[in-house]
Amino acid sequence: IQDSLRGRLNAEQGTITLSGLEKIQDKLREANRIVIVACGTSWHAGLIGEYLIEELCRLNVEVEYASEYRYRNPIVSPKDVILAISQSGETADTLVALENAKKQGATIFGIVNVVGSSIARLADAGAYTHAGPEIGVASTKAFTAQLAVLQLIALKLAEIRGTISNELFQTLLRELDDVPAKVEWVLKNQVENIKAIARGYKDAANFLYLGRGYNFPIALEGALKLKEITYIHAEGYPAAEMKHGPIALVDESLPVVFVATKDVYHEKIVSNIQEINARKGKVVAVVSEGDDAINDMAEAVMVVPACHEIVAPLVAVIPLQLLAYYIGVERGLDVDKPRNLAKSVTV
Ligand code: F1P
Repeated sequence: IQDSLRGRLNAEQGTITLSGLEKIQDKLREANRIVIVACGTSWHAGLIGEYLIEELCRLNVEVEYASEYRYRNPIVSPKDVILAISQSGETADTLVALENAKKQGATIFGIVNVVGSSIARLADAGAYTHAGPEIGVASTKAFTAQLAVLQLIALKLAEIRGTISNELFQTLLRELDDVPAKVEWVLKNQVENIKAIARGYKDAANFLYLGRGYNFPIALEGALKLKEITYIHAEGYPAAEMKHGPIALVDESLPVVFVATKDVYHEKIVSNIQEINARKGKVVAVVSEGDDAINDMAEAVMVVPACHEIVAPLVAVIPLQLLAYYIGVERGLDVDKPRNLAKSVTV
């Protein structure tokens, strides 16, 4: 992580490098805002990017679905820096949205997995995610790699802008260094548990996914993975938004998946779980290791190692990806090639 941030790595090593940021540093200095443009899973990474950059760098960020941005008439100026996020680098909606923005003078920074892809070539600068080829159609490891790049960009920008304390900076560096071991821990210790949970819920007709703060986009991503791989209808919502509508859906047939890792919202998430319990919904929760507060309130828990809340999405998403995967397997589906989905949506 330190080497990535300090530019001590080169792209040939297949690792994340931030030298692209230096290429556009004048534009970044003048930028009024950053606009993140992406589709699907990459859009969810973008939403976390917004939370990160606004919190750590105190810079205005907007997140746009490329599939809307390309057709509406957005305000774009030469002072805009656009972060384009795409696994394939070929998604037509994202590509056209970027071409339009570029014509209006915006600077494009690509966060792309496939080297030499159309979006990578169109961008003025960028950082490759280097997650390796995605074997399945649904994006998984590319998502975690996108989050890693966004974390590094936010840290670098925060350092340049002087908006982060040295203590938090050092804490986040350490936390990022620990992520691979924590992901391995989940893969080693939770797979059998998640398989059993998948067997129990494979016939549900609908799912609701809820989270707060950095875990809200993870709830969206958990729901999208389930839709893509299992064809079960799922919705992701901010947990605090539940009372504004989705709560009407809750009954004894509805599994509600909470992304409830230990963070500043923990008490509030616990009271959201109580609200689901009171309506007899079935609670499944992603919880931090050592946090027993939710065990008695949930039908099932998936445990992840404790993390700083800013880094938590990188780890919290893993059980949700596995849950979708094993429910798909239980339903006898080809999880690598979901119906109606293409690896790159080029139309
Ligand atoms: C965007 C995306 C993926 C999704 C599926 C369809 O792709 O929505 O997130 O899993 O493959 O396309 P990309 O621009 O990140 O390649």
